[in-house]
Amino acid sequence: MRLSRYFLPVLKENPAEAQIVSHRYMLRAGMIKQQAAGIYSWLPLGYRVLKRIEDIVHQEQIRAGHIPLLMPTLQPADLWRESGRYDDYGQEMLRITDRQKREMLYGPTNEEMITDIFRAHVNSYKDLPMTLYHIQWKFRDEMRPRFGVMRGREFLMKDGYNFDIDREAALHAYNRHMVSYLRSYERMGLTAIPMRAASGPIGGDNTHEFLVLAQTGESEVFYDDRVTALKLGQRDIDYDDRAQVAKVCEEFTTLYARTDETHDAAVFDTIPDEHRKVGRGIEVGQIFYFGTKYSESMGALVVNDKGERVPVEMGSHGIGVSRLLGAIIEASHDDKGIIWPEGVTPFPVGIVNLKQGDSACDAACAGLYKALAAKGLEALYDDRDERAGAKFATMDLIGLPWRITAGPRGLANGVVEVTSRRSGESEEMSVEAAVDRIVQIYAGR
Ligand code: 5CA
Repeated sequence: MRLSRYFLPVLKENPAEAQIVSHRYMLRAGMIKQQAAGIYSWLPLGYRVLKRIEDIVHQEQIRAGHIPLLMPTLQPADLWRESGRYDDYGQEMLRITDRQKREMLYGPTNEEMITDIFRAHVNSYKDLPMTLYHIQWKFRDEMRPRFGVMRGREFLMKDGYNFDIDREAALHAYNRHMVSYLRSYERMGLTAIPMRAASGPIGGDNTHEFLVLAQTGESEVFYDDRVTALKLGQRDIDYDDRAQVAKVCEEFTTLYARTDETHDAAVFDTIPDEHRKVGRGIEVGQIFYFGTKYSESMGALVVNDKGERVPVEMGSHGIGVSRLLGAIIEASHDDKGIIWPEGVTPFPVGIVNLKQGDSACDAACAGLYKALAAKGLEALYDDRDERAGAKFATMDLIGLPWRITAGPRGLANGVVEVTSRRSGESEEMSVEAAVDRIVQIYAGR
């Protein structure tokens, strides 16, 4: 993409309404525009990151054996009357009446609808296990929408629902979700710690939230800091292997890590002083096992291997897709702007032409752009007639992890400069070597 042809409405001034750094940078970098309290348009740069995050979530869900589908944003109120949640949900639910005077709602989550789909088509244990998920917009009329996409009213969520014949199989599904979530967050450059939590309006007795540590987080968290060093890495996971998956979950949930809802001071005090930490965190996902709560009330029954009709065992599992943009920025920025991890960056690399109109500079940049594209990497090429300082400031603000700078002086010696946004370090090399370097960084992603 050539910047001169792109739509990147960068703001020079700090927007007054933004209280936290991620919100400030998302507005300044022209990623989002507020349309009403807690409701945003996703401008091209923000939309690209949102899509990258969605892609990672899809890939890791499919790897875990889960099946994508798509349910609507609007739902009939009657479905929610069956589960008893229509009245329970209160003012957070946006209720709508259509022209036939039918009561509808903008879905805050989809347990009822997925149970309705399941009961219409599945009757036998032979069709299980089954996990269905979608990535769809949700609406919750939050009392205090704030911090930009972090606590929106309209927000994008991945929500998945497992259907299993018994408790053991459902707990395996719970564990599968935990591991696939850990892998997803790591690919986004995040450390998200599973913490024992409370279930709230979703219900159930077994639930973990995934928290990214950040001063600006809304949840108070209590943890043994050795938990922050755990990494899933590249290890090979067989999602059908119950013992292996359970062992990974045990590894990540044995050290103390809880939100204030489940905090137990007596247990916390047994952690050695130097590891005992209190902090704040951003909740980027939550998994729930709730058994037969919805299948019983909504009549989602399956025949088991003894020929009995039993309510199916379920759980639901969510990732805050749009919130993740805020969480990633909170975790990865400096005073010049965002620093995108390679896994989610809107463009893999930026090209800065220091002297637009100079034939050597223009040719080198065009060559770089083309060579990268031939390797499947779409660079953002700043080809505007602007001062070098302004070009660097824009690149730093929008946070592409790598920058290639081409100027007349370097080119006279046959070199361009490759700069890491994170370390600030630059290295001079030939155009070909610069392309190879970037290709190598993104190989396998
Ligand atoms: N049905 C379950 C799991 S599918 C559910 O709704 N879980 S949830 O309420 O915990 O939401 C899942 C994730 O969505 C949360 O962990 C959070 O990351 C994100 N989320 C929830 N509310 C908001 C909001 N108002 N704005 C942005 N993201 C939100």
